[in-house]
Amino acid sequence: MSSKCYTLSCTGEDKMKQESRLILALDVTEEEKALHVSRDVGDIVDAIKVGYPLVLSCGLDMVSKIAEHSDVICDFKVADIPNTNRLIVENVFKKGASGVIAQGFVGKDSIEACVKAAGGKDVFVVVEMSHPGGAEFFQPVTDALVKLALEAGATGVIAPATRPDRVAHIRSLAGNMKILTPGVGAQGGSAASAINSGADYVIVGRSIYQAEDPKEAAQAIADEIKNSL
Ligand code: 3DU
Repeated sequence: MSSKCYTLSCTGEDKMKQESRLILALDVTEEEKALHVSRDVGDIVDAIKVGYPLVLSCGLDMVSKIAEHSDVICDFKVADIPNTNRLIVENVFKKGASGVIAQGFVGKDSIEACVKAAGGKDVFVVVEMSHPGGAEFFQPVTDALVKLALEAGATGVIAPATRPDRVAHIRSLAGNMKILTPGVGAQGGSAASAINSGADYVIVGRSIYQAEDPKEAAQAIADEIKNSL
């Protein structure tokens, strides 16, 4: 695990810190680039989100390697029966992840299995996706997914920064849960409007890791967030 002071040791709770409110989505496919960017932005972001592009290219051990620089959220959009969800989530946390992202449409028992397997660490449930197609099937059931996430004991939900009005609506239903919002930058959303609409964090990928200077790009978004609070 990380040699740095992140969640449990810093706050007394096993939850993600909330400082810059910026999460890097590290969808790169080369180990060297992944570690280089992680080293560069690890002190700026609150967490680094990894998903299939990185672990299918470089292996699940990337979770442990990146955890040397930041908390790691595994965006595997876990969507299976409770027993399989449990097995996936146990594996992810064994590798040193601090959080995992799951799909709620598989039902409350499947999310409860994730929350139980996480043992106090973070579980985030997707309630509406940020791409245009994300409105098609999610929007009619978003409210129910937020309720399910609350009742299952999830830490938070994933909501679309591309639709600030929807973030505000989800905020009104989400109680104490955290709201994480992808869709900033390359997908057209703005960090300030997501935060102003009630998001606790923004998730940014390409605008950081494809920038000529990822550290400078991350700092600029962190500053935008800070100025919007
Ligand atoms: O568009 P970007 O490059 O900033 O990356 C956004 C990340 O967030 C990416 O990893 C994607 O898989 C994830 N994500 C969404 O973009 C939208 C969602 O609704 C959920 C996750």
